[in-house]
Amino acid sequence: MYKLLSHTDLDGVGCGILAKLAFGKGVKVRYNSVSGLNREVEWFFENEDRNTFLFITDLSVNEENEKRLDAFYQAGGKVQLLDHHITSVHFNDYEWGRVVVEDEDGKLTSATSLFYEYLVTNQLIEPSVAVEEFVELVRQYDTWEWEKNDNHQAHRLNALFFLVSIEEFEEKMISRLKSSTHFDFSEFEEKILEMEEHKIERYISRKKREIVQTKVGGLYAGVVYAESYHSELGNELGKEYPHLDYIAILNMGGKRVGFRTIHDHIDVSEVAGHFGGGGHAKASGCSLVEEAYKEFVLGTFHLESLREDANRNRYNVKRSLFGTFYKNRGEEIFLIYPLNECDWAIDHYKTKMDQTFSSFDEAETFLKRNYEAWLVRDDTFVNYLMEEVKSMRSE
Ligand SMILES: [Mn+2]
Repeated sequence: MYKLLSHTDLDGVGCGILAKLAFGKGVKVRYNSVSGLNREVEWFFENEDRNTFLFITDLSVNEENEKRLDAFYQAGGKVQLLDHHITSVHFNDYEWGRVVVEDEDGKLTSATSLFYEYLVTNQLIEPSVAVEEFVELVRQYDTWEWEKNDNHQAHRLNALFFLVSIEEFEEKMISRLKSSTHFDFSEFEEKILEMEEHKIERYISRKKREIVQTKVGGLYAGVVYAESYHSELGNELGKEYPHLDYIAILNMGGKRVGFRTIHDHIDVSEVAGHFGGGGHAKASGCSLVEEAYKEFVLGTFHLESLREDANRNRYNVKRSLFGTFYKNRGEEIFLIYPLNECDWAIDHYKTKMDQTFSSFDEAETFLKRNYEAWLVRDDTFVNYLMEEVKSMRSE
């Protein structure tokens, strides 16, 4: 008998689907949140037959259970932990642990891809093209590589995962993977997924107008409340506001905070670690513990949201050699312009600020971090120029 304890997201459930394909009725699968896993492991030791082979995928256990699992293994018990989170690499010290973040070819891994490799290597599953395609979609979604590769199938697979219950998703995928030569969506699914994509777009554009900016532990964070679509939100908000180091997504009902960043110089698993959480460099999370509540909720509730940059301008555009015009909530006006071949400067009203910058982006980041200014629309820009001309005439 086998037992698989895995995560509740697409990558975690991908492991469950593979386990059921491999072992059929011979495996019991339970999906857990990060915090729920430890209770589940304790339950295993109290109630499960000692001959049951235990798999733990996409998650890792606390120190206490780490010791229990090792004692179980040393006494002849069968256990295998497979994970790809950087915060779990110390499980590689055990014979029963295998944590790989990046494979030999430099490709990011996922729990589903590691578990598939394990099952194939140990001849526990029949390799198939459809299953391989499914595993690769899950991997690309989980590592966010789909975006770089423009692989919308991967994104759609995750959207489908959230549209139905876990049980229904498992059932659909298992029967499809058993019977088809390639992994595909049905026509009906395609239609629903298209509608879902539009719904997500509208949700994200609303959140772009709700985000507030704060500084926590020396880093600039964008804070937003959202119950769903965390990965999409983190990515879209990160791109809309690149001057922010990371995005903190508050799920008040679940009492959790998710952290996302699009920047390579930021490691949000460290940010989450500060509040007792963990995860990846680009995506992490923690419980809404008191300190996190104070920083992200109490500290920001009174703040007004950021304003998006105007995005349909023809004249007031970024990196313009004539200068780019910004405003903030206090109606202060700013102009970013090239000072000479290599430096950029900012005028605050009409006075040049002391700092100079080696690029437009650096100047804009400074402006947005310190003044929460936004690129104004062409008509505001033109009005300003007209007023300038008028005042020059009357002088
Ligand atoms: Mn994963």
